[in-house]
Amino acid sequence: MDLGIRSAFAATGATAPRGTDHTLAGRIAWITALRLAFLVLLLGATATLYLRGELARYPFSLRIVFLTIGGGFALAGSIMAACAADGLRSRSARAFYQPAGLAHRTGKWVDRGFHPGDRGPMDLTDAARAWSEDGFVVLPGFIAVEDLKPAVDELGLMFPSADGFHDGTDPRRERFLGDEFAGIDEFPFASAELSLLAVSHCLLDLAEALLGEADVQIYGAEAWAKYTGAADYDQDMHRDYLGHTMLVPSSAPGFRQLEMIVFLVDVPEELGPTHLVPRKHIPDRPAVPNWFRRPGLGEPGDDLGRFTDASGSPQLYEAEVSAAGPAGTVVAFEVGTFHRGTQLTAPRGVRYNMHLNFRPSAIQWGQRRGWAYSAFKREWSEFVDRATPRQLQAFGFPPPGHPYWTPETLAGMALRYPNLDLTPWHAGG
Ligand SMILES: O=C(O)CCC(=O)C(=O)O
Ligand SMILES: [Fe+2]
Repeated sequence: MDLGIRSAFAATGATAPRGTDHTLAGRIAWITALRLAFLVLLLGATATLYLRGELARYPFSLRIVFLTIGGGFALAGSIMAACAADGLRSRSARAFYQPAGLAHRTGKWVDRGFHPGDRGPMDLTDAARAWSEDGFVVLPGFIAVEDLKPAVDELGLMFPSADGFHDGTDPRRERFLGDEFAGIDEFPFASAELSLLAVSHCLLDLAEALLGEADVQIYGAEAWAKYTGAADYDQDMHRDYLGHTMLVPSSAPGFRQLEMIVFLVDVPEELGPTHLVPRKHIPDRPAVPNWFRRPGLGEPGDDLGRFTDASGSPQLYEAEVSAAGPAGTVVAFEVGTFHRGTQLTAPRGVRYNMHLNFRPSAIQWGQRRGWAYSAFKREWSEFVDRATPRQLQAFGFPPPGHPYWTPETLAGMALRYPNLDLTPWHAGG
């Protein structure tokens, strides 16, 4: 299911702004103003049409009427001012979206810190409902273009541009040929901005809201470049769970695992958007087989192993919907949701995206990457130096106030990460 307003990006090629207005304060201010206008209109009509100047004979009553109207305006004005101030606070990111009631359920709230990328209260209830019903939700333009820009500006550190690839002027192009997965870079990225974006506070907010948990961890992060003609990107319908858990997917709240595909550029149909199958449109499928070959590919009797079905599954393909969307679109889906990557057909096209995986921290069987494995790298330290405590917590850092933090460990951390501001951990919870 798509949430938010579809933009005309596909037709114009322009980058769309964020599609949904989440500012509750703004809406309250508007409703108050409209109500006030209606009241004044009503009073005016009564005085003109009904009393026809009769009121002037009663100056005391007239005064009371004026005082009442004045009082009403003063009251409404202060309500609107309060709303505006709240809106400003939201925009300057001092307020945080917190999924209702989670603090009580997990008891694990920690100081979530301040971050310039925070965009204030957001109503993700509809997104959470859609993801529960369908097994996925598409949020067009969820990340604002200005928040994407620093990372997009650094993509050249990792991947050839479309021109560099298609003109053959970038020597790095060879790597992408012949294998659709060859364009994947693992976290930590050569672009620190992209690493920071992977756990931007708005994506963590989304992960918490969809997983229904206050304590979520990122367990996989990849950046992926695909170029038209470089490889065959058209995939068979599948679920990803085999590489994300040792067990099988659970749809029960608390045990779900969340994947996010984040489009870093506009991804119209010709640039191979992900296609997904809404759960409510297909009968439950057993855990095995996992891959369903495209109709017309393979024969029913083909032996491709237990995990692949070659009988052709038109129902799955007929039910698929496209996640095509502007830059900043987030495609959020469960590890048990059927989906597939599609072909890039646009001449000289490129698609850049991130593929991120989140889980409630208690789900130890949900794995993909051990972050410490790459923590010796310069890119890791560059990320850590600039990350907020909340972002680091998403990778498994103990929160401020955790008993791990002692004079001994803090002194060690100061040596290992000399540029990391350890104040929040010194200060405790
Ligand atoms: O890139 C995409 O849109 C989806 C890729 C995918 O589903 C996969 O490689 O498992
Ligand atoms: Fe997949």
